[in-house]
Amino acid sequence: MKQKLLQIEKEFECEISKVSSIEQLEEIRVKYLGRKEGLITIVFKDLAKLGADEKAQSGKLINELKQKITQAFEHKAIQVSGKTSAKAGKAAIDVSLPGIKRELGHAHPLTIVFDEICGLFVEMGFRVVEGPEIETEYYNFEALNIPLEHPSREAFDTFYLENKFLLRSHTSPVQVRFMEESRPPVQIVVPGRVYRPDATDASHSYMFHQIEGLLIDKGITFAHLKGVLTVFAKKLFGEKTKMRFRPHFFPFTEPSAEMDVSCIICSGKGCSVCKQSGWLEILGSGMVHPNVLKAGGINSKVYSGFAFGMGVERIAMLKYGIDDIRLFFENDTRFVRQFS
Ligand code: 2NL
Repeated sequence: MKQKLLQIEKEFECEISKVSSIEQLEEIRVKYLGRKEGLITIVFKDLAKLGADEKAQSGKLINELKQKITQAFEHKAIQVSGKTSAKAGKAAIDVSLPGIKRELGHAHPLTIVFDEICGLFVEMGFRVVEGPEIETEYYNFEALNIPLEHPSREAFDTFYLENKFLLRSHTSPVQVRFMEESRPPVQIVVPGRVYRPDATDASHSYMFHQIEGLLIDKGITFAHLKGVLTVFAKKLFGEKTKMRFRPHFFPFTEPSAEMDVSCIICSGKGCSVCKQSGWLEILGSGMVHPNVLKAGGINSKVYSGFAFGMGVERIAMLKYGIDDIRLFFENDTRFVRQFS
């Protein structure tokens, strides 16, 4: 065994002295230190055939030789690769190869639209306020002048939790809470998730996002509502955008109106997106109902205000030409990636 080891050592010294490339070095590493068929591995296996005394002695010699070979190998690796680290010999770095591409994360299309809309209102002096998604019947309905017999109070229109708690069906409760806690003037926008038990299809989701706004001060009129919402729509959809207000009914505002913008696809000529009408409905609005001001602790004889609400998915779908609301929530990166 001793003889054999001396022979291996000699051969190794001879071979390693001739090495001049990483490839040759790797060949030698496999020949001597290879895990399966390396010469060191083989002699270790041969140990099993020896008697106890010789086994101990030879084992020690093999370990010494292995150490020698490993050191010589690492030393040579540094020389050959011209690097200062022994690791360099095992996996030389080819600096001409392209780097590893790391995918960068980015905002979800809804987040982009949220930020843009809130940003426009912030420029006009509004503050962004958020609040709870779990609400009471009082804040979601009563305080907003939605009476008990109103259809949206029925269970199928709202997700009820235990003890009459519910998932808010609009972000208006946050505005009521804000009115309670502060004094006019009030000028806020409230973005957030809302829930309605609608059957899911291309334009309905049981969870969607809303931005509502509220402005209250002395002497606020419908002209202020039109002015603020016109500036908003022109900034969001372009200066050439036209607006129209259609009378509508909401329990929490009186009078109420829906706002349409000239179709952003066909500029009002008529197309499939605006169903040939030339107009797209983008939000609901109105003068805050005196009962709602009262619920917020505000004297409706002194103060007046306007409010509005819009669905963020709807606006994002119009803006980006998305035809199915479900795409927002499926977490398919092939979809999300398109809006970076
Ligand atoms: C829509 C319509 C609207 C409001 C929301 C509101 C909130 C308070 C008082 C009065 Cl605290 N009104 N919010 C007013 C009019 C319309 O939303 O179609 N949303 C998607």
